[in-house]
Formats: sequence, C-alpha cells, structure tokens
Amino acid sequence: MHVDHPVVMGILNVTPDSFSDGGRYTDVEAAILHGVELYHAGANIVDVGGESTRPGAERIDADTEIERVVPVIEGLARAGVPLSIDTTRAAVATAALDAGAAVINDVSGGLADPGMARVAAESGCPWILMHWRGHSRHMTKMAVYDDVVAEVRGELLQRVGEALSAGVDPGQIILDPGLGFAKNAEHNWALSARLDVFVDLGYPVLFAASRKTYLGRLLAGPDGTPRPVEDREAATLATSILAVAAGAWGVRVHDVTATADALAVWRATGSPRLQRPVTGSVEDRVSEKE
Ligand code: PMM
Repeated sequence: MHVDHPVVMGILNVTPDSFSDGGRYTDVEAAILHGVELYHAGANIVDVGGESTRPGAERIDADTEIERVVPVIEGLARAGVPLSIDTTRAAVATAALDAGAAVINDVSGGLADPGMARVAAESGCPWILMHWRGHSRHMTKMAVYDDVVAEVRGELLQRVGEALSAGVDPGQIILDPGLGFAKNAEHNWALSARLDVFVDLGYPVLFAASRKTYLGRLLAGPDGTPRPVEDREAATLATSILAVAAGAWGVRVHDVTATADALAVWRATGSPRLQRPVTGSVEDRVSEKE
C-alpha cells in the first residue's frame, strides 16, 4: 500500500465507550457512512476499532470485537476505503484482514497476543507497533519512568526485535510512542518534544494525540476543569503539525477535515526545508529597522 506522507489516519471507533466518539458509530450503517466521510475528507487510512482502550476500560471478548468490526470493514472495503484494524488480538486482526483491512494497528506492539507477530509475518501487511505496558484497566499505575524517552525507545526496540525474529519484514513496521498509554501528561509532553529520537530509529512514526486527556488538562479552565473532549481540536491540530514538522510519518486523528487543512498550510510553507538558522537577536532586528 503506497500513501503520500504525511499520512492522515481517520479514527472510527465502533465501541459504545471510547472517550471521544464512543457510542456514536455502533450502528453498522452509521459507522460505514462516517468511514466514507473520513475518506472523502482526506483520510489516507480509516482506523476501525472495536475495543475501547481508554484508561480503566474493561475488556470485551474476541467474538464481540469481531462482530463489531467485520461488517464495518466489509462495507468500507467495498466502498474502496483503505483500512487499518485497531486491535491487540491475532484472531481479530485475521478476521479484519480477511474482510478487507490492509494494516494492523496494535496498541500493544505485539505484547498482548503472542499470535500477532505470526499474523503480521504471514500477511506481510504494515504493522503499527505502539509502546504499551499493559491493558487499560491497569495502565495508569504503570506510568513510572526515570527517563521516559529512553525507556519508551528501548521498549519499542525490543518489540521491533521480537517482530523481526518472528519473520516480520522491517519494511512492514511503523512505530508509535503511545501517548496516554501508561503515560501521564508530563510523559506525553516529553515524548512529543523528542519525537526526533523515534524518527531517527529509521521506521515510520505515527503520532496519535487527538483529543487526548492531557490536552484537556493543558487547557483546563480557571477552576481546574479539563477542557471538554469536543473543544480540544485546535490543540490537536497544533500537536499534529509539530509532529509532522519533527518528521512523523502520519497522524491519527478524529477531525480529518481540519487536519487536512492544517497539513495543506504546512505543505505550502515547504517546511521544514525552508527553515534557516536565526541570526541576531530580535532587539538587533528592531534597531536595524530604526
Ligand atoms: N490511541 C487510542 C486507540 N488506538 N492506536 C495507536 N496506534 N496509537 C494511539 O495512541 C491510539 C491507538 C485511544 O484513543 P481513541 O479512543 O481516540 O481511539
């Protein structure tokens, strides 16, 4: 599958309880319609997920997950929409690939299900390996690091090593630092600031901050109430542009229309090639003008 960089991955959660769009697209027809809308708005890939990964979420069984995602994937594949399957389970990935998905988006980076590496190796499809330390129910207490950037990098490289020894081709691998997964706001900001460390590993990097809790906290009102999910879009766009400017291969977002506009601006500036070092202080420039 070839797509232009940067890739826009549109989020389609067919779950009753995801934090942003949960409950909106549980109806198959409505979900297909929304997936087609995301594609026409500029998504290069639509990411279909049937299990919520919000902090504290309870797990569902594999059959329920398959029942949620397969009819939606079949409908969208028929409409010609390129698809990824957001799952940590090999059985769900297999069913989704059979139904027409082209990419595995595994938030556990292969850790949750030892069968996932074989599915990826046998299918040869792109495999997004996200940094993860445990299922959502337990992940908050796993957010402990001395040096979050170094540790996430090291743990991701371990996942890459395991994938390669299972026969996955390096060309299949996409990395994701996993914002919000066993990470608090401070960890997310540290990772966002050093995306170059992940880009330098040589694999495409996916950045997925869209509407996440740490943006809500950053934009909290004077009484400390986090900004509601639906009012985090401007902040999301800022994170997306910073990520692609730092070399990210793609962004995973809810609002594809707004993201496509922001990326058009980024492309029009020719960034980052037009950047040049700043010489002299602002004061010097002002006095030059006088
Ligand atoms: N986050 C969520 C779900 N899937 N996949 C990847 N690769 N990276 C992420 O950070 C990620 C993901 C949770 O957010 P959602 O409820 O908006 O889907």
